[in-house]
Amino acid sequence: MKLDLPRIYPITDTQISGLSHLEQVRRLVAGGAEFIQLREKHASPRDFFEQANAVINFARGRGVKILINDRVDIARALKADGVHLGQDDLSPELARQILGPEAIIGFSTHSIEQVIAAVDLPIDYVAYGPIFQTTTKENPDPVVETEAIKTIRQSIGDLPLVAIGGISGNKLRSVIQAGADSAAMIGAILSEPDNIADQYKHFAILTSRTQ
Ligand code: TZP
Ligand code: MG
Repeated sequence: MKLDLPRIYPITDTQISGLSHLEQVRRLVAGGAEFIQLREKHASPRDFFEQANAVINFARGRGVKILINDRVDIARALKADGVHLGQDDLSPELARQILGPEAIIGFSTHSIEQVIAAVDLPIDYVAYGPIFQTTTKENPDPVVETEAIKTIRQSIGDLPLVAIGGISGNKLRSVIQAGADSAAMIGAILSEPDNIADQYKHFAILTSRTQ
């Protein structure tokens, strides 16, 4: 079944927020978030597992979906809602074999060729970027064009499309208008930790389908 992505797709980052994954998720959920990715590039797998476990215990029963970045093993062990994979992670095919038909699998792409190739993979959404300059990701791929979103939208049928990378409040609408179903955001939501709930809410209202 086609995944219905919310307009704003928050991703956690303990360095930018200075907060544990659980505390970030609590604040995001307080702002109304219901689909969140846990992204951890520094902690040990054991530590990340423990943090993700706490998050999933919190999210379960609140109707909040949690995706795990990179780690198919952790997603499977915790029965997370899904994983988000990059080009060098376990393949989407293997992740699908491991996690089963119900898991949500997202896949990062950085060129139109990669997006087109992704259409035939067993994934639920494709992420494309970085659209704009970002300081959040170490060694980011080159910035792609907002314009390219339009081309991609036309060439991937109804595969849900997430734009990522340097998306701020004033660039948000252009990304959605260009054809992205959802905007993944880290810095714009998390860099003022006291305002996480409000920032999420603000961006969600800005892009709500009734606006
Ligand atoms: N993948 C491409 S750009 C990026 C990732 C994980 C970082 C996005 O973070 P921000 O702060 O919204 O630019
Ligand atoms: Mg990855």
